[in-house]
Amino acid sequence: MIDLYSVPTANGQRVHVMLEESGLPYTPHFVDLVGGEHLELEFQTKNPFGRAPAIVDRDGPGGQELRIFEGHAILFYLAEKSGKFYPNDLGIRTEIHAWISAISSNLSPAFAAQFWFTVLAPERNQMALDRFVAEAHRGLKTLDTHLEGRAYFVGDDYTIADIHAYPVAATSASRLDGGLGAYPSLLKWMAAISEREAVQKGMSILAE
Ligand SMILES: N[C@@H](CCC(=O)N[C@@H](CS)C(=O)NCC(=O)O)C(=O)O
Repeated sequence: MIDLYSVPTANGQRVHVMLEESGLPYTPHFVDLVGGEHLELEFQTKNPFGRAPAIVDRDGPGGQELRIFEGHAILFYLAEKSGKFYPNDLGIRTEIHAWISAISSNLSPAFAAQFWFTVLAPERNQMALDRFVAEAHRGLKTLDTHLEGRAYFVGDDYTIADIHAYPVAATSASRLDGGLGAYPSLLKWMAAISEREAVQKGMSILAE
């Protein structure tokens, strides 16, 4: 059994979707970020950086408990554990790694900063906001160009690269003026992925 500690944001949603897609049994737990639960020592035994999501697999390798943090690391683990959405082909795996790394290191920080400067910052800083919105659009444009004429991010099948990218398009980008309006290929890909039952279920886990 896997315990999932998460929140209904893009960072959490990709793990919810992966757990639904994989069919692995799990129990979701909401992390109260407003109440500071992530800063407590108990939570930091699951993620030393004090961030959601994290999982605890009570039946990890060798039957031992395994604790994992960082959404993309969790996706790789669940893909290996379930044998799903991560084809055993070095070229495909390398491309999956590249897209997941690029989204984690380019788009996710831009959207995190956009959210902070829009919603949480004590005062408005237009220059900072413009910078991170521009970075978010730069990343979305890259995804859109890549997806032109493609059904999936890598190869001919649905993989963890699609699962990783989906909440960025469905949740994070919805905060931008115009949403995904300027990105037709990304929009088309997102619409197709959104029809998957596991995606719908995963995206609704923990949501109000
Ligand atoms: N790189 C991490 C980012 C996780 C993250 O920033 N999670 C947010 C919630 S969406 C969080 O826990 N924020 C609390 C904080 O930063 O103190 C991942 O992809 O898992």
